[in-house]
Amino acid sequence: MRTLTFFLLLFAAFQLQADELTLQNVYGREVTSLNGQWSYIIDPFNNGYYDYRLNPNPNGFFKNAKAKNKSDLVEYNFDTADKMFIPSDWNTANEQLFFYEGTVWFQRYFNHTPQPGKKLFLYFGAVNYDARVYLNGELLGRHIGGFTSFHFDITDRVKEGENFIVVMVNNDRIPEGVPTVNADWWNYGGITRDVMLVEEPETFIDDYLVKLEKGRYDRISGYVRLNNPIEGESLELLIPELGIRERLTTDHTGKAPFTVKAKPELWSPETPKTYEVSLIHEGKSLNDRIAFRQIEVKGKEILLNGKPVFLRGISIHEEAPFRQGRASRPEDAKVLLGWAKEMGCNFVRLAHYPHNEYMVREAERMGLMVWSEIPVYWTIHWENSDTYANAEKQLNDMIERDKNRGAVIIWSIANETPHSDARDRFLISLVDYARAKDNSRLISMAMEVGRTTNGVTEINDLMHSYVDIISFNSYLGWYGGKLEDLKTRGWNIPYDKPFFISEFGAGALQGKHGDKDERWTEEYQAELYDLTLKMYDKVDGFAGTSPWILVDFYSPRRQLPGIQDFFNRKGVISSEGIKKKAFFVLKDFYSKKEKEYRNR
Ligand code: GCB
Repeated sequence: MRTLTFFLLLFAAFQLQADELTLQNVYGREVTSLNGQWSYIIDPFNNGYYDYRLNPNPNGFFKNAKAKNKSDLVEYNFDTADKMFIPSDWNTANEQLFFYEGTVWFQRYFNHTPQPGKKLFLYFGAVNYDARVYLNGELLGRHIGGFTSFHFDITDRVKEGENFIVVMVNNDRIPEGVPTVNADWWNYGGITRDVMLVEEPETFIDDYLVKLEKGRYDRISGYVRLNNPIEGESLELLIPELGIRERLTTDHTGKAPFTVKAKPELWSPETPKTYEVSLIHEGKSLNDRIAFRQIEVKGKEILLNGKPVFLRGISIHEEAPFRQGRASRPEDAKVLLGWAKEMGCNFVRLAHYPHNEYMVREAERMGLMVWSEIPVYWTIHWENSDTYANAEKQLNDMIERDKNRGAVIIWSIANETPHSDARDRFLISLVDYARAKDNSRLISMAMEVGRTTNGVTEINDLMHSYVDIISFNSYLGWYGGKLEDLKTRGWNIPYDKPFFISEFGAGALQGKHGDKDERWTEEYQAELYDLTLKMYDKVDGFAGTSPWILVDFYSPRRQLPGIQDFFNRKGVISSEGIKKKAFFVLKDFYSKKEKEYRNR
């Protein structure tokens, strides 16, 4: 019997995935926030999930049990457990958990009065890494991947009055994971983004796409889709500022494709124009703001709205300014992106995983083009089909969430991956997948540099023919070579495509000064920036860069006492928000580039 229960539970755990249905523009819907204080139990031995024979325990912590009388034995209690503010990461929310990787259980109550004819969804912006979600003691499903949103339809399971949610979160690093065991950022665990209840009518608009038709400036096209495959439903598309009011009718899949004539003002970093768009079904309106633009590559140039553009970028981790930990709030996005703007950026590389939705929407509002990436990073298990499926799902979910954000111009499928046939196959499949889903953006990945012969470094990666932009990371003058080499190094990039330096950089402790050749000083970092920018500026096809990185960030790999103290110090801004000299070197370079491109 016990074995049977075990297999049934195992089966349930692997079968019940989060809903596949899209909830496009979740913040534009009727939502109730479930952010706030949640109870939590730290469970290093997964004691709340397995019994003492390591079989899944049908009376695990998800039951939220209480002792019924004074002789009853229950060895946990969420009601008297400590509380943590959600969203957050446990590593910085509780200083005892700074280095903790493992399982933590979260629980909270909510009241609900079911409305006839309404559906209710439980939505999570992200949970790192493996989440099992329970409602009133029953498993809703499981989600794997720390940076993508997911939700469950709980209409038939929610009760009148008090309900409770339990989430078992595990952030153990696993070799077959995406990312895998080895990375250069903090493995922040927890419910790291907003949690919400989303209420919708029985039939509602779950998904849509509104964009400028590829290659044209006079046609807007896309689709509006209902959650139910009902034919003949009437929908409306409104873009008041363009005088658009279109009646649409769904086909048998519940989808209504459309094409309308319009010449919208184009979105660009200089004029980040967006239009109010309303999609209406049975009098209920779903509103969004849409940016219209074209992005393409021609020879060695990137063209935004048909004009050459230089990507004046910076790489950013999703780490909170001033307080460290995972960034999750709209204010975090404003500060981080505000710094990028101040430096003269028109572009940000959101590394190394999809960032929260506030970041992308705020970037669009401020006029910053976006590179968005999945955590296919370093030594992924290329031969493992589950790993591939996981990566593809994350790519899918990243594209799905942000496909209406015109500011996103590049989907990146990987970072610094070692050459092998299996790796090539894996990455080519990801490129194919992204292209089939979305033809209105560019695809890239951060490659590594090849061999150096007689002072010339070559880029030699089979993936060159699959991506639109040749992007690579190079730490010449920091991990290899000397600062002096930056004055003479030549580059052989034998492809008729633009090239982009997705990373370069040097560690500097803010406030540490010395000679230009003294490691960890602001002077060394500034000199490296100056020489690197001059070096690439001489190479044909240089189309932009996103140096590493905007702000110092926590990483377990960075151990040097008194200098690093678990911070990767390559930020041009310190963790306290103080700008280092390199910030201004980059700012000057970007101001020069901005002038150079203004009238091209
Ligand atoms: C890289 C990685 C980035 C690291 C950085 C570094 O190449 O892409 O994730 O943090 O180097 O500082 O070494």
